[in-house]
Amino acid sequence: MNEIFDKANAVLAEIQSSAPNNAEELEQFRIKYIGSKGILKDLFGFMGKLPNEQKKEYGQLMNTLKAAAEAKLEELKITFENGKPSATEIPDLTAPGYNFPLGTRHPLSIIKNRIIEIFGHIGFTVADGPEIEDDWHNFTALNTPKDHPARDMQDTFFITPDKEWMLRTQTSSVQIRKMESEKPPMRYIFPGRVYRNETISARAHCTFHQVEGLYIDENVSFVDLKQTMLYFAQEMFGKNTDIRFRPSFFPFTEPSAEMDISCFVCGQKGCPVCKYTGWVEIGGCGMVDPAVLENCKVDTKKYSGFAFGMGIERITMLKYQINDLRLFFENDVRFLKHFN
Ligand code: 2NM
Repeated sequence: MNEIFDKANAVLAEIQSSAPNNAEELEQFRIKYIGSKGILKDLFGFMGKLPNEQKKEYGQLMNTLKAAAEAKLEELKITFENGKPSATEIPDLTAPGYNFPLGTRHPLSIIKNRIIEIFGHIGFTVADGPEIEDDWHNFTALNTPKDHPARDMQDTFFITPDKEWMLRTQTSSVQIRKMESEKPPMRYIFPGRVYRNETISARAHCTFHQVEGLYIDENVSFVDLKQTMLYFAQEMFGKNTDIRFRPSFFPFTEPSAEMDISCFVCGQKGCPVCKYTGWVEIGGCGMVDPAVLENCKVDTKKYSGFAFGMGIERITMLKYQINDLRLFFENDVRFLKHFN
């Protein structure tokens, strides 16, 4: 039965290499391959004659053929409709430009921009840094020395065998760079891509996006942190949103807290989004550990600060009620078109 596969593969190559020059040739192409008496119809007909164990493979091959023919048809149809000259035609220099469909903003970008806008209103500006980091900026300066167990939770992709260079696991490394190079007071947010050594699933990916924030000045206290987070939550999720802090641990903050918002989907009546608890987690935060400030030569007698971090994917999923992280990375335009 291999001849049938050979034949189908040959037709696939033919489809891929064929280059209709104008609308008329394109119509011939359509009739020849996907018309009601076309070659693909014939080839599909062989399906019934194949032994069961070959049917799946053949079906997949045929779907590839069909998709290839349809894609070519679609693409060239647009080209010819827009008046692209064929190789032999003299171009009409007065013709309007080619149309091409405008893309839409990716939902992660929409939410990232919204976060930047919200924090912008209270004086935070955006700072950026490298995605390849050294041990000092990604771990050690953040109070996570080489033997610290918190490193296990942030396994990443190392660039060099001595593990001195790696893909950053958090944008906090940029905070270190800022504190090293500038004097307080400072008020920044740090949106960016980060990396973890994770198996891809509906809830985890080896790359995702974070926004972290840092505020350092004289007399900064937990009150400022709480009020900033409340302001953010209400701007992002609605004026009736409430927040809650749960004690937690991060190596770089002390005290540390996990931050929840009241469930805006059910108004805390209980629903699948909040798993019937009335609260959903949106990030972590805390007062920057003086050891971190000292690592960056910030005068801890004069200055204190808070920091926070949240996942952009997580917030986007909550906001738009998207239940599978993978949709963000597949670039399916049918998904992306929902977010105008
Ligand atoms: C988080 C949670 C809590 C954080 C701390 C710092 C720094 F550099 F100031 F020490 N940057 N980011 C931080 C604190 C990040 O993300 C979940």
